[in-house]
Amino acid sequence: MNAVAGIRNGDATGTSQFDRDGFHLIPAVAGADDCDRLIAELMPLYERHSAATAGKVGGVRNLLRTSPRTATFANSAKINSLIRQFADDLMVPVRAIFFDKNPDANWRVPWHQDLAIALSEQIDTPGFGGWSVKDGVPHVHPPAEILEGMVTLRLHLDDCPGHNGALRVFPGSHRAGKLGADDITRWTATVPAFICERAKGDALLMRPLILHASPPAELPGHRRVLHIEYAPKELPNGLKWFDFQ
Ligand SMILES: O=C(O)CCC(=O)C(=O)O
Repeated sequence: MNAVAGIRNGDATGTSQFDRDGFHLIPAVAGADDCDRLIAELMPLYERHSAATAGKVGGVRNLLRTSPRTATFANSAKINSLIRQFADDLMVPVRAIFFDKNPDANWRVPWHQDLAIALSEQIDTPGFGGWSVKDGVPHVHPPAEILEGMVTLRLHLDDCPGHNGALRVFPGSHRAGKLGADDITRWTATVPAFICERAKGDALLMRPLILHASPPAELPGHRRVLHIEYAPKELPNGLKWFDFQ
């Protein structure tokens, strides 16, 4: 993988750097105790999901409904004011997923953009395509403008140095719209990736359209991340977010 650690992510002054690069590193968004309380609630959900799936599971979805601590964190004044600094519109949390890489599920994620959103029901709408159902919830690929208005916060619940399956991103790739396979090949061949090394309690803020990937952990223990997507409340044509109605 074409990746380097330690490039400076701008001067960490916030929105203009976020607009340019499509990601921003924010230290100490949650304390170790807060992370541990989230872990204590999320691990049983993850283990139950793994047992029901009888396979290697990367994560658990729909946590704004099933994990009260996730919903409280996602809606807290602190996190809302943080998100507000990086977004033009009033944003609400619309989807939360818990990811873990561990010795039983030490997965690789190929380069991709996050193109799907979770909605309450399928209403066929121009510009919205590729409907699917994930864990019982309708998902769709909206037009790029909707994804461009969204912000994802990834809270790290474990230390995540580069070798612990840290996320890699291509700075600026979120500004290229939805990318095809050839575009992705071009990015991977020509641009150095940034390795998002994070400590427990740190966050990574990113645009869903940024090209990202992650390798397996080299010495898998845990690499737990709470991924929360924020978006403006309103969608066209009567469409409603699954987790905000
Ligand atoms: O947590 C990761 O390493 C990547 C997860 C991800 O990007 C995804 O599942 O879309």
